[in-house]
Amino acid sequence: MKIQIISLFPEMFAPVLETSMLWKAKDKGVVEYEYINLRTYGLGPRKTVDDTPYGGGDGMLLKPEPLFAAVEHAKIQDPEAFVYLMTPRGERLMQKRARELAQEGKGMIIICGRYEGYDERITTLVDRQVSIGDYVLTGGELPAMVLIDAVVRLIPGVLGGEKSAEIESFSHGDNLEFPQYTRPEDFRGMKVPEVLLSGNHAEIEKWRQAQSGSQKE
Ligand code: 58G
Repeated sequence: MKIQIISLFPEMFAPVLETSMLWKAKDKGVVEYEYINLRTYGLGPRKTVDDTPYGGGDGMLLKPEPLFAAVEHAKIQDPEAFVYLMTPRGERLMQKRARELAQEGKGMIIICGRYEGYDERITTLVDRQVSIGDYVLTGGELPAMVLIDAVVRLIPGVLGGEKSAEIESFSHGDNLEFPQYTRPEDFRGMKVPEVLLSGNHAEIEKWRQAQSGSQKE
């Protein structure tokens, strides 16, 4: 899966995407990241990407021309890819959607905004507007990394071999919210629940079911 990220701060991504599980996915050739600096497509000698809003108001907006040029470049690289816009006005990201995107396996072109937002005409290029929650951040970069992390770990073959991926699809990823323990059995007087030491898998399954709050889709 090719993931192209359009941002004014592309250097924010590598430290996150090239670490741990996300790096493994890249190392295995399951995903490929490309960072596109929106500034490259800025207008004039100053490479301008922003301007004041018509009708007045505080702050600056991203101009349409650089964003269109950047998306058109990305589309040439991957014509089948879907275009995502990270915005607090988007559809809330849920585990169910992350699973669908991982399964569908199509490339992603992710637009990260800055300032007070975008010229609305950019939405004509966008397939899906995505929000990670009801709050406003200074940029779309952190939300984009959240989206990428949520999707990439669910791509078959990424999550620690077949087994975890199987468990994930089997339980639909929604019953994994039970408490877990590792060694030692007794840590500062806090003991691991007896049932987990019993070796009785039916009982353990029952206990886990009882403990898990089912996660909202
Ligand atoms: C209003 C304010 C509209 C995503 C700012 C658009 C992006 C939160 C999320 C913006 C984001 C989220 C400018 C900075 C989008 C732009 C970006 N904040 N909740 N901020 O997923």
